[in-house]
Amino acid sequence: MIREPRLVEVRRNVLKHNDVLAHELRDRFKEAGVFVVSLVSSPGSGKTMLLERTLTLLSGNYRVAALVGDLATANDAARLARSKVPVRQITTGTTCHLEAQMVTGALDGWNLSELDFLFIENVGNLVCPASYDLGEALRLVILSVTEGEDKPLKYPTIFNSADVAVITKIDLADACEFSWEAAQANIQSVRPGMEILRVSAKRGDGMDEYIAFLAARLRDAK
Ligand SMILES: Nc1nc2c(ncn2[C@@H]2O[C@H](COP(=O)(O)OP(=O)(O)O)[C@@H](O)[C@H]2O)c(=O)[nH]1
Ligand SMILES: [Mg+2]
Repeated sequence: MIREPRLVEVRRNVLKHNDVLAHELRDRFKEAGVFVVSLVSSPGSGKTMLLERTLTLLSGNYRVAALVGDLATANDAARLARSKVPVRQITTGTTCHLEAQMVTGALDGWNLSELDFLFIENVGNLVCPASYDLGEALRLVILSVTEGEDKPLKYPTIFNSADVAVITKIDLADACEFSWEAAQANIQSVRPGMEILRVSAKRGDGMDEYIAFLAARLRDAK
């Protein structure tokens, strides 16, 4: 009998363990009535800026909080805290993605039933976060116009792990000669039927639609 390499075995066990914890988290979120949205993307695609605007805009009508993952700094939590909602940083050290157990740990002491929305910004990475379920109800994959339209083709797994694509920094689309048609075709080729939103968190374009979309998803989940 050929035995599988030990590394494969360990990785499979880690993922299985993560799935168990993610299922527990999902049950806990559902029971508490909190709608959990995660953001995945490459570094610098605009997750934190979009999230800061999102928290500010939603906090007028909803009870909102956020967790943010980063390898080394708490800078993003400091930026998000400007929105005045509860924010916690998860510093992962050398781990290139968030895991369900990190989310569980970061929630310690929070009463989830006092929240409508909980957002989770993952570590910037288009590869590893795809494999780790965090118990979220909605996963947004962010693609900024500055990255090029080919990213869905190069990183199909992260697009497949997400529910909706958000194209960010659309204020820079012309300068980057970004092709909507190519981006749309590439997203649809890896994930047929995937909903695509377009925003500029900086200038505000598309933000009303994006906030309305989140509110509708929350209503649907209730
Ligand atoms: N022009 C423009 N720049 C943006 C926009 N969103 C983010 N940025 C800039 O992109 C850079 C990375 O943004 P950040 O939110 O830190 O990305 P993250 O690494 O994905 O969290 C920063 O310099 C932001 O100011 C946008 O909508 N338009
Ligand atoms: Mg960030």
